[in-house]
This record gives sequence, structure tokens and C-alpha cells, in this order.
Amino acid sequence: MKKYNLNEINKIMSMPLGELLYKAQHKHKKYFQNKDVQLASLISVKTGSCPEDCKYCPQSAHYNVDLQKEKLISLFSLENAAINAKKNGAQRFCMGAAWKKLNDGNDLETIIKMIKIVKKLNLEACVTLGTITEQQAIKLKKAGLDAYNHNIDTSPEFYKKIISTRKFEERINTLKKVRKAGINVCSGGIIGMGESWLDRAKMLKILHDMRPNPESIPINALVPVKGTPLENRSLIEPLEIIRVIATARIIMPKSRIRLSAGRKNFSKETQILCLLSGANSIFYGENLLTTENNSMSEDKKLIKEFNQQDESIRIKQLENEGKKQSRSDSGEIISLENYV
Ligand code: SAM
Ligand code: DTB
Ligand code: SF4
Repeated sequence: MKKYNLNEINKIMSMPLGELLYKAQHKHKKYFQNKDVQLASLISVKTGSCPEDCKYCPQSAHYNVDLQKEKLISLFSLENAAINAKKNGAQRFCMGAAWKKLNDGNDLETIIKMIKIVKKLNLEACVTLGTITEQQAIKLKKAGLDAYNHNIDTSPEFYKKIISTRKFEERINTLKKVRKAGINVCSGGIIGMGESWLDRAKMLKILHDMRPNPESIPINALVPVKGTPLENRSLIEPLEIIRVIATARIIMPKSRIRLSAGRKNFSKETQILCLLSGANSIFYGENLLTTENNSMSEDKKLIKEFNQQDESIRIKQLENEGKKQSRSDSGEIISLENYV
């Protein structure tokens, strides 16, 4: 797999849009021949009161956000949510907890039970629980865990402006433990927190330098939540996320790129452009962790429209131009059979 340096990544990200999308599509077609879009459902298994101070996060205990805090949910609620996700067509089920780190004992044992429930339903199981130890990673793998989500979020330099309660390196260390235990890595970031294009390129470079690359890469657009320090940040321009996704697709062609938080603020056309740029997964379900997501019926329509040839256009063309014959510009009768 080709190695890109920072300069090259920057160059790719700033290419004329047509060229960027062309290159991204070329890679996408080569590595994902069946062109599927994976649907990943998300549930918050433990909500709020997190000791970390991530400036974007409504679940941090440092900020005053209107949020219903909750302890670990019951196995019964978890199973119902997973059954529902499966019924609605999800392939992956991701469980998130607002923890700085996973504690041994009841928390770890309950998470293991949750993973087993999800696996029994034949869903891919993913968790995001904060920092974990090597031993915990091995236990999670043994329980059947497919993937661990742990985002690097942004460049190491900008990270310091967003989070003061932990270091960027801690994230990398946890990711190494996940990989070593044989669990697939899910790691990506957020755009729209005030970072520069260089920060975005650096974030992508770090993900690209991980060998193998993370199997999945969530690209979140900041959801500015009232009460968090980033509440007043304006929404990103749609073309910004498209450039980030297309660049990620080009430099990490085998990874599943997940169009993640912030999708609710995008038009249908922007979401389709994200899929055309190389995104091949979405978070699917009415809620993310604590904020709203797009409706499932809209999403089903979106994927259908994206994948299906529009027969109605072809039929209308035939109706308008006479069943099997049409006139060319020069008035010559031509057969449509050659064209449809
Ligand atoms: N506590 C765990 C951790 O930090 O890894 C798991 C949960 S945390 C909420 C998972 C990810 O959600 C974060 O790394 C961040 O990328 C994303 N996230 C959180 N709040 C967000 C927001 N307001 N807008 C966009 N993405 C957000
Ligand atoms: C990821 O990168 N995005 C998801 C998932 N991994 C866990 C979380 C998005 C959270 C958005 C804010 C919220 O709903 O609390
Ligand atoms: Fe806690 Fe994760 Fe939110 Fe940071 S992103 S405050 S670690 S839940």
C-alpha cells in the first residue's frame, strides 16, 4: 500500500473537486466492488457524568448540558435495542459509554454480557468505552467483540486545545492494545471544532500511518451542543467533509469510512456526495449517543435512491420519444434500442 507524506495528503485534500472525487471513486470501486453501505446502530449504554473535559462532548461532567444522565442500562433494554436494530436492517451494533476508562468488576462483566447478547443476534459488535488495559482488551475479544471505537479526533497539536484531561498519546496506546488483542480498530475524528486544514491532514496522516489502517474510520461533523464550550461554533460547509472523506478514501482505500455525527444537518444531496466521495457506512437509528440522528425511513430511502438505477427516467424517455423510435437532431429516424 502506497505511503503518503503530509505534503502529499495536503495536496490531495486541496485538489480541484472533480479530480479529487474521480480519484476517490476509482479507489472505492477497486476495493469495495459490491458498493454496499454498512448500517451501524448506536446506543448509549452509560450516559453523562464523564470526568473528561472534551470540549465538544455533551456527556462531560465539566459542562452544564441539559442531559438525562444514566447508569449502565439493563441487559434487557440492551437486548431489545439490538433486536430492533437488527429488525431494521442494521449490520453493526455499537455501544458507547461515557467513561474515561473501563473499570474491572461489574462494568467489565456487564459489557461482556452485552457483547455476547449482540453476537447471538448475528450483529457485528463494537464498543467505545474509553481507555482499556491489555487484559481487558483480551477479555473483550474473547467475548466476541469485533471492533473497538476510539477516536483520535484531530491533530496532536489541536487536541491540546480541545481536551486537557488526557494526552493524545493515551489514545494511541489504547489503540495499540486493541490491535494487539486482535480486535478491529475503529478510529476517526471530528471536523468543525475550529481546526485548520493542516490539522485535518495531520489527523488523516496518523490514521494512514497505522498499519494496518483502522478497519473503520468515523468522520464526525461537530454537533454543537448547548452548554458545551463549542456550542457557538458554526456548522461546517458540506464541501469540507466531502474533501476529508475523499482524501481518507484515497489514502486508506480498504477502510470502511463512516459518515457519522452531524449528518442530520446535511441535505440529502450532501449525504449522497459523501457516499460518492468514498463513505460506505452511516450511523443508522433515530439517535446517536445523546443527540438526534436522521430518521430510519429517510435513510432507507437515501440508500435506495443512491443504489438503484432510476427506471422511471428510462421509461419516461421511452414514452416521450415514441416506443422504439426517435428522431435524431438531423431528423433521421434512429432506434432507441441502441441507446437504452
Ligand atoms: N468516552 C468514549 C471515548 O471518548 O472514546 C466513548 C464515547 S465518545 C462520545 C465517542 C466519540 O463521539 C468521540 O470521540 C467524538 O469523536 C464523538 N463525539 C462526541 N460528541 C460529539 C459532538 N458533539 N459532535 C460530533 N462528534 C462527537
Ligand atoms: C463516533 O465516532 N461517533 C459516534 C460513535 N463514534 C460512538 C458518537 C457520536 C456522538 C455525537 C454526539 C452525541 O450524540 O452525544
Ligand atoms: Fe467522556 Fe468520551 Fe465525551 Fe470525552 S468524548 S467527555 S471521554 S464520553
